[in-house]
Amino acid sequence: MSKTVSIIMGSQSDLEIVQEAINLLKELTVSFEVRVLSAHRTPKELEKYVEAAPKKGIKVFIAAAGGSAALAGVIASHTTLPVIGIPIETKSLKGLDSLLSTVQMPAGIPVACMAIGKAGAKNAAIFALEILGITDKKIKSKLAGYKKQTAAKIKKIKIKP
Ligand code: RP5
Repeated sequence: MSKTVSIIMGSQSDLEIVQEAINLLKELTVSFEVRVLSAHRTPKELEKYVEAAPKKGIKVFIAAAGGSAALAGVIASHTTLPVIGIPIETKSLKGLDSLLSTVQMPAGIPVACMAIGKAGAKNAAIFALEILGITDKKIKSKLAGYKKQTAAKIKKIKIKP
């Protein structure tokens, strides 16, 4: 089965956060592949990988990076596929650096930037599935089920005042 979602992270140190996206894609049994490739440390390898990805069946990229986070933007510069960015929380600036570098893209090269950290990683997976769900009925229905479950968990909560 070809992989439809590509998850790229700038460093192995991003994995703990990215795991949230991986878990969600696994839970909804959607095919994906994961790579560690850096906009700054392995720019040539990143470009080569992004350009080859559509031929393998990749339809959407998720990119996680922290600090001076060029990763999502650089991926977007090499593809017409949608790119979803996860800003990784950093020690020095709590991820504000990653957020601004991911979201403040110049006109013409969009990145769909999620929230900083784990919430952003989970939402990146959901957003990728929402994109794929436009043309894939199975994914659309899996997502609908997931959203129902999320709502059911909230509805079950009873607060004793
Ligand atoms: C970014 O630099 C990575 O995405 C990571 O969030 C950050 C720090 O990387 P390491 O020094 O931990 O490898 O490119």
